[in-house]
Amino acid sequence: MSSQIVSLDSLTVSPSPRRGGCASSSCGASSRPADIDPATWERIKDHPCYSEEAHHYFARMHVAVAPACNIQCNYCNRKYDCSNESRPGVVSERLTPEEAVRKVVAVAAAVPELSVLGIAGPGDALHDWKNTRATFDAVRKVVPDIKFCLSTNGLALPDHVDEIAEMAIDHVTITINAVDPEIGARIYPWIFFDHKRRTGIEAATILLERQMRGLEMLTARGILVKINSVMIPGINDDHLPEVNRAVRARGAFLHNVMPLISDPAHGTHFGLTGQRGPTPTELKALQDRLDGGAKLMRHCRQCRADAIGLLGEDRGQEFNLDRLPETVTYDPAPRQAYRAFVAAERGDRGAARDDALRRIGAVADDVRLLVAVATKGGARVNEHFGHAREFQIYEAGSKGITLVGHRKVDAYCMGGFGEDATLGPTISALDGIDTVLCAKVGDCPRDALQAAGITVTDAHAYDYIETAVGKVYAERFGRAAAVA
Ligand code: CLF
Ligand code: SF4
Repeated sequence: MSSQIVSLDSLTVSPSPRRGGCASSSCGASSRPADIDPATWERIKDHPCYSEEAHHYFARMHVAVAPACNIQCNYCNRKYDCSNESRPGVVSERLTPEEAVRKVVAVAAAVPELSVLGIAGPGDALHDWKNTRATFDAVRKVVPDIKFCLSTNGLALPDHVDEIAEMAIDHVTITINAVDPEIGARIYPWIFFDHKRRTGIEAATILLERQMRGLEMLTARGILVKINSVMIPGINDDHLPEVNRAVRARGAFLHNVMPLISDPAHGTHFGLTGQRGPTPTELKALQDRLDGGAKLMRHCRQCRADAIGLLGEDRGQEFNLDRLPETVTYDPAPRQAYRAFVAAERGDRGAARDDALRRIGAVADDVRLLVAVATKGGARVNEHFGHAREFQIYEAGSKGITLVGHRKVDAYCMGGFGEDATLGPTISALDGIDTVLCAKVGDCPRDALQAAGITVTDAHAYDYIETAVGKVYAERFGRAAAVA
């Protein structure tokens, strides 16, 4: 594997990259969000899921060492990955703890952006605690500078909190879809608890009680807890504000509301019985309703239990066991160099963001604009329209410039040619978007989007995202003098 540093220059592919931007210590601008205290920021600033800002720079990897599960969710088919932290439909490579360590070292050598090792199934990380613990213990000895993160349905959580704290696992996700057992019983047909299979309201009552107890125990020990909730229209969508209040009251750090993925082809109960998932507009409306409660995560990509890379990309196939060298040696230098590079880049971007917010502030009225951005990392507009497999969605308005979600699409450009058949679905996926920002776009897709009322432009190629969004907003609504 190459141990070459993946610099932000290579991410931006800028014709005139801004090299040597002012270091964060010297420019006065901070990348720390105003609502996060400095001590907490130190704990999350390299975690791509716990910090939206970090997800532009840092990567996570999952190792699929925990195949078994102690509950059944109606959105899960055991043939596939855990839907709580993964996209169903693709089977993971199952690993032993020894194989997992080999893989982590190989990825750490090749992906300097790597900062977090997560165990998210494909079953439940705590039900398979022996494997989970053995993996973390072994990785710690070889790669000491990686954060540990785990995800669980919460049933076994109260039994493991003390060990989790002793092992300095600082980030734990619990999937909580309901706090009312009547609603829970419509989501969980059974659990296996205390040597017995339990069903209906009894099962949901036990599960929900243990999830809440586990959450309280974790936050009492200062561990950062994220709550994932699957939004299931007609079942728990109206109930999720209550979940948000309950987890906030118990000290949850983040609440991540994810859309149900329901496809009959996945063979899940919900998929086979016609339960639909929410539209992007319904999801955003619910998230907007939750604003002001527990802090929301809006950049989740529902990644696989063996995902590797920046959120939104999955390099897992590059690191299948049969492609790894027999012996791999850990070298921390490229990852340390990358972190230093990011620190400088963040200072530069913080100044650019402050400037963009001033542009937005120059607009008197509270008008909102939804902008879709093609990016491949580094917080810049740096992906061609035709290569984009997702667009990050930013909302600009009186609250500033905020990432509010993403929309997945099929790449338009295949092997150098535009694939017109993908344009219709892409335009549908961009419903409600005013402007698309990208590094390059051809006339054909530009005209097709224009006909659908969506402006697409490469005029802000390689700018920081906030800079570009701020300019578009000011051009649309502000005074001409506000636009540099
Ligand atoms: Fe993995 Fe989960 Fe840790 Fe992140 S994922 S265990 S907190 S390192 Fe992240 Fe993936 Fe969303 Fe999960 S984007 S599915 S929130
Ligand atoms: Fe499936 Fe995960 Fe639910 Fe277990 S917790 S049933 S693996 S979605």
